[in-house]
Amino acid sequence: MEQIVSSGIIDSYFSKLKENLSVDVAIVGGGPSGLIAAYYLAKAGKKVALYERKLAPGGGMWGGAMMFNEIMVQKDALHILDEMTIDYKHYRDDYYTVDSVHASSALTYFATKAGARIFNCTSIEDVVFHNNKVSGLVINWAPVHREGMHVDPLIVMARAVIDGTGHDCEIVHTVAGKNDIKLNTPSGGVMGERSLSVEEAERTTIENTKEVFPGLFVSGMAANGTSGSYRMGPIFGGMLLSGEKVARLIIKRLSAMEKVVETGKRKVEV
Ligand code: 48F
Repeated sequence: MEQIVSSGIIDSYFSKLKENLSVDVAIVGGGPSGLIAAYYLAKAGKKVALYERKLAPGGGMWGGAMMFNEIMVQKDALHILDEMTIDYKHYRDDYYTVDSVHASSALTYFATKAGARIFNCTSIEDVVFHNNKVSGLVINWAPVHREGMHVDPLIVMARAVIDGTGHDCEIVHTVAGKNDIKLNTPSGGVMGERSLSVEEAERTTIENTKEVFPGLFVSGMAANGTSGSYRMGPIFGGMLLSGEKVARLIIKRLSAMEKVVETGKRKVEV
């Protein structure tokens, strides 16, 4: 019995890890924007792996505001909550409140149910950089980083990578800092987050959700941090819509790449 328990877990985990050494989309960060992107991409039939360094995905959503476990969502994003059967209450005008524990667990459930694989306790420390394109991730156990241990990582190849790491936009910082490149931002570099301005931040989160370098997309607060826009606090419509948008952009990009390969018009790396 003891042996069955251990070998079952080891066999099942390692087959999951091996099956995901090459994916369509690798997502860094299990915050709301990353989880929503994972859901829509997996639902569209893409092979998706999401890496989260903490034990539980959900990012900054669990704690609501100052640990009051409620978040605010605008009317524009209700279709996403409806699709995931997430409950909400009308507060006033176009604003709705949602229990943040209910929402965080629902996003995780629906992303995995749609087929996305979530690897928790896993930190991304670098990317694979091939032919001037981000082509994968360099992964390691989160405790290895926390303990400061000198342990070499493993590698996962991906046709597209999403930086959904939130306020720190860690992946964009790493790519820009190491490779002497220009990003698709107004300055060509990582511009950094500005102070809080709710309305503007919510709008620009969606505008700034884009491919910032070949193969590298940004979502959620990482999108605003990369392009120098504002933070917004505990309102989450922009995060949900950003996740939906980045999934749409990547689906379009991957199908364009597939068409080019099919027609053989141009040689591209896929
Ligand atoms: O910050 P986070 O929740 O990302 P988001 O989708 O949402 C932002 C909101 O929560 C909130 C806000 C509200 O409107 O402003 O802040 O932009 O989640 C980011 C996740 O990425 C993980 C981190 O632990 C968190 O759960 N993460 C960050 N860097 C890495 C990482 C890394 N290098 N490797 C793996 N996970």
